[in-house]
Amino acid sequence: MTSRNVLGRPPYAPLAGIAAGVLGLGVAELIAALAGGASPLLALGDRVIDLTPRWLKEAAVATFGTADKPILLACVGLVTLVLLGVAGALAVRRPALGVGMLLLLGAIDIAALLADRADNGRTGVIALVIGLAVGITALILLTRTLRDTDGPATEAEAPEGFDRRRFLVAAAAVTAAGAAGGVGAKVVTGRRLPVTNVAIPAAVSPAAPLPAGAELRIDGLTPHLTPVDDFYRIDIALLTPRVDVTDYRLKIHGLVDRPIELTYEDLLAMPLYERRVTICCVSNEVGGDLIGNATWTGVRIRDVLKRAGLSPDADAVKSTGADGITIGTPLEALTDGRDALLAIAQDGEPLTRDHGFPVRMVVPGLYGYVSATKWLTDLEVTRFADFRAYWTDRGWSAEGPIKTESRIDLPGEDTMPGEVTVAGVAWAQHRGVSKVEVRIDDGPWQPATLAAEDSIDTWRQWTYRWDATEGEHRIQARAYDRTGTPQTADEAPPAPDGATGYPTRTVNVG
Ligand SMILES: Nc1nc2c(c(=O)[nH]1)N[C@H]1C(S)=C(S)[C@@H](COP(=O)(O)O)O[C@H]1N2
Ligand SMILES: [Mo]
Repeated sequence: MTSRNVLGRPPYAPLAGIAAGVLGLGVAELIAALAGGASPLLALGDRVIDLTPRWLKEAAVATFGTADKPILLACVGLVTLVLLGVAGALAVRRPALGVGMLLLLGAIDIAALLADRADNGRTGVIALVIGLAVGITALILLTRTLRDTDGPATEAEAPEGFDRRRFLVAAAAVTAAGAAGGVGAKVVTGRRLPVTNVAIPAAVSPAAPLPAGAELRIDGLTPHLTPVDDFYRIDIALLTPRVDVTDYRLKIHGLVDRPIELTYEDLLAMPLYERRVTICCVSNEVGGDLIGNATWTGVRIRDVLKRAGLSPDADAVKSTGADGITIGTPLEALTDGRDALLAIAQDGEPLTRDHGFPVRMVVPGLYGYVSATKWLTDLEVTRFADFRAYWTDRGWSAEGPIKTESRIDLPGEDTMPGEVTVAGVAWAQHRGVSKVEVRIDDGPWQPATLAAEDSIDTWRQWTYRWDATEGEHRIQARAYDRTGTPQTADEAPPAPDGATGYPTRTVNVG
């Protein structure tokens, strides 16, 4: 060996340790995500936050502001990488030492996972053990090529016959596989899995069975019920709040006889109502898809307010989410008998984090920005004159009843001449849809066929048979609510209180 070789050689052994560790962690993260367990890496980060002394936390927040958590995670990641590098260096000398190092790191993470009560740590532990086995195997295989058959090498010297290219390709592939697992885990958890395995008790008032004919089952038509995975998501949260059910508290205060605090358990112990409600974003453009229909299970908001006792002066409830948003809702909509819920489940499963775990509001008839508070932590009974909610402060109306609207889903932009199915959905939550009409090329309005009505709080599918002739045609639709009022033709943008106008589809027939 020349000295240039010794000094100039990349540190293969640490590289092998890092590659093996990244693979193991990636595998563990992916399995944990798929099985609904806690993330081994985040559990470690949380544990470090827990153990950080207060003065250091405050100094970190003062120095880094809201970036304190990403920076902490980066530090945890960096330390882990260094230790993995050490594991690689040890493994080249004696495999047992490297393996021992990985086992030690694994044991620390297992302790962190078991301390993570809210986040299903046990499943995380199983995922970590599998990841650990994969990581150890990779470490042994990768460092084997670095070891002399005649005796141990150092991390700076590779044995004769060592194929540098092959080793680097293998290490890169292993690292990439681990990274892919990590990214996959992020995608999976970001979208679906509940934070914890809470069991939702049976509702005292289950949803009525879906009426026959409420679901038309037409290919390409929006299904009556929106699967959680396809449910639109709108919020101001950059990092989806992670709310721990074990110390969850909902405060109800303000203009009440007695302020109260409810735990998650308290809510589960109250009578649960299960209802299908279509919620909609005020930002939804005409023809847009920021709307979805789900089965929500939860406690009636009026039952909770009754426990606190309402003052006659109040006309609003200001709710707060764990992301810091404030939302103002007319008290009347929460007490007039409609099924305004503190929802804990969507489609029978605990809310997903994206959709507000553990508790969110769902109020039939109101746009989400004035009613659908996710990660709900606080209900203040108050008066509209006395506060401004987050979006009201940014120019949106203080009150936001959902406007009667319709959407055309079918046909697409191109279709064949002859009989064509025109179909879509229409909504006028809490008033109900009584009629939908369709017109072609500004011709007379023709009645569409409505699906059976599920309830006045849900949208309604509709369909229309069109005898299409060749050429370009314009299809429009309009819905009527149960008061007999048609949706307005006036075109308005979403701000400040919801878009209006007829949905229009231009179709090439030929
Ligand atoms: N905490 C919190 N709740 C929130 C929001 C938010 O930004 N933060 N956005 C609201 C808006 S504008 C809408 S349209 C609905 C969307 O609910 P979803 O993401 O479950 O579809 O949530 C509402 N609740
Ligand atoms: Mo919204």
